[in-house]
Amino acid sequence: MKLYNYWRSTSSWRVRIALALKGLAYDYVAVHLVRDGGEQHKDTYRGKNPMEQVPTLELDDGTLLRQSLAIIGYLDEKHPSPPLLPDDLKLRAFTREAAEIMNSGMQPLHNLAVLERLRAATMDEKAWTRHFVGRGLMALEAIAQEHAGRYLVADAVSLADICLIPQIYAARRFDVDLTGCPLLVQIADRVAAEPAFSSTHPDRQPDANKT
Ligand SMILES: N[C@@H](CCC(=O)N[C@@H](CS)C(=O)NCC(=O)O)C(=O)O
Repeated sequence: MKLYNYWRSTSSWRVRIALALKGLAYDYVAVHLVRDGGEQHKDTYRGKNPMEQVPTLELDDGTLLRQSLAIIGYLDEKHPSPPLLPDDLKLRAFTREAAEIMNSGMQPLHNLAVLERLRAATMDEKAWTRHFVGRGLMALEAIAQEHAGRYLVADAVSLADICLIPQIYAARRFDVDLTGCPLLVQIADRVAAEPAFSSTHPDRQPDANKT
C-alpha cells in the first residue's frame, strides 16, 4: 500500500495511527501542501484525489481510497483486530459522535484552503481557528467527562482517540487555550505516548520540516 500524506496534516496522521494499530506496512509518499503552490493541486495528484487533499491510500491493486474516516473504516473492516469501534452500540455512537465533531466540526474549519481564503479576505484566521477549535474542544470535554475511561470513550483505543491526538496537536499549533478541557488533555497526552501514536507523530515523518 502507498499512503499519500503530509507530515503535519491531522487527517493524514489519523490514517497513519490506524495503520500502526493494525500493524500494516505501507510506503510513505509525501505530498507537500505548501511548496510550489501545493503539490495537492498538481495534475498528477489531483487525478488521485479530486478534492486536492491528503490523505489518499492506494491499495496494492491500485484502488484509491480517500477521506480519512472512510479509509480507517475500510482498514477496520478488512483487518478487524484490534477493533477501532466498541462492541456496545451506545459506546459506538459516542465514539462516532466524538470523531464527527473533529472530522466535520473542527478540522475543516482550520484546513489550509480555508485559512488561505480567510487570509485573502484579511480576516483574523487565528481568532477564527481558536473560536471553532475551542468550541469543539468543549464538546469533546463533555464527552470525556461522561464516557471516558482509560481512553476518550471507555477503556479501549478507538476511532475517537485516533482523531483526538492529532486534533490536540493542531490545537496546540494554533495556540488554542486548553485550560477548559483538562480531562481531554490528560487522556490525549497519555494516549499520545503509546507506540502507534508516538511513532506516527508528525515530527517523526520523513518529510517533517522540509520546506
Ligand atoms: N475530510 C478529509 C479532510 C482532508 C483534509 O482537509 N486534508 C488537508 C490536510 S489535513 C489538506 O489536504 N489540505 C490541503 C488544502 O487545503 O489545500 C479527510 O478526513 O481526509
